[in-house]
Amino acid sequence: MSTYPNVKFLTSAAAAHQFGADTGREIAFAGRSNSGKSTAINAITQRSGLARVSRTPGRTQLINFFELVPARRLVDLPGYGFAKVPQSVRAGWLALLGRYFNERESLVGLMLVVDGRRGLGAEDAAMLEWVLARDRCAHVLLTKSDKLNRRDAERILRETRAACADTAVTAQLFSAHAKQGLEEAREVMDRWLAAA
Ligand SMILES: Nc1nc2c(ncn2[C@@H]2O[C@H](COP(=O)(O)OP(=O)(O)OP(=O)(O)O)[C@@H](O)[C@H]2O)c(=O)[nH]1
Ligand SMILES: [Mg+2]
Repeated sequence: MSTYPNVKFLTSAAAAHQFGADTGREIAFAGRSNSGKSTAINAITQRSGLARVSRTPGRTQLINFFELVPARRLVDLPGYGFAKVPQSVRAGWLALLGRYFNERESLVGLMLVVDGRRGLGAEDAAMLEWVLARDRCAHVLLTKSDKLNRRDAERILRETRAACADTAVTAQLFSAHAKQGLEEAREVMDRWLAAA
């Protein structure tokens, strides 16, 4: 049985006026292009095909909103760091992301999706700072852990936690393919989404 049996796609936004009602609570998934954001959303909600998974990096160019239950949402943000995207397109995404993070009152937490083989990059660190400066929670999903041996997985987790040691940011290993860390991620999200 699905943890969120009534999860559904709400809307795609290419501009801030399309974000939809800013009420209740929502959690955003951000990270580099191809880090596994959409796959993580599908795994966590147990709904394959809910968020579209890319064959080519940079596929998710819109902000996609999903409803878990009324007034509780997940948001799939466009990935950053993909070199082949034209500068004009990149500037557009940045502006859209900026509007989202600056204006969205219902945003309670950020799931920062990081390829476990790469670890935290400069843009990831900037994203964390941005969110922490706005008093939101953040949790790092180190994805594709099925591609790492145990020693490397433990090392990257240790390094990530060390990099976040002065903050309230937490981190975990995650693999959609191996179904690792799904429950841990849901517990974090359920805590953030619980009524104030
Ligand atoms: N081995 C492995 N591959 C994964 C995992 N999660 C995602 N992938 C693969 O990584 C690629 C990118 O996944 P997406 O979920 O589309 O990544 P994204 O971050 O949403 O990418 P953009 O929307 O382009 O920013 C796909 O080929 C996935 O199959 C995982 O846990 N293990
Ligand atoms: Mg995506």
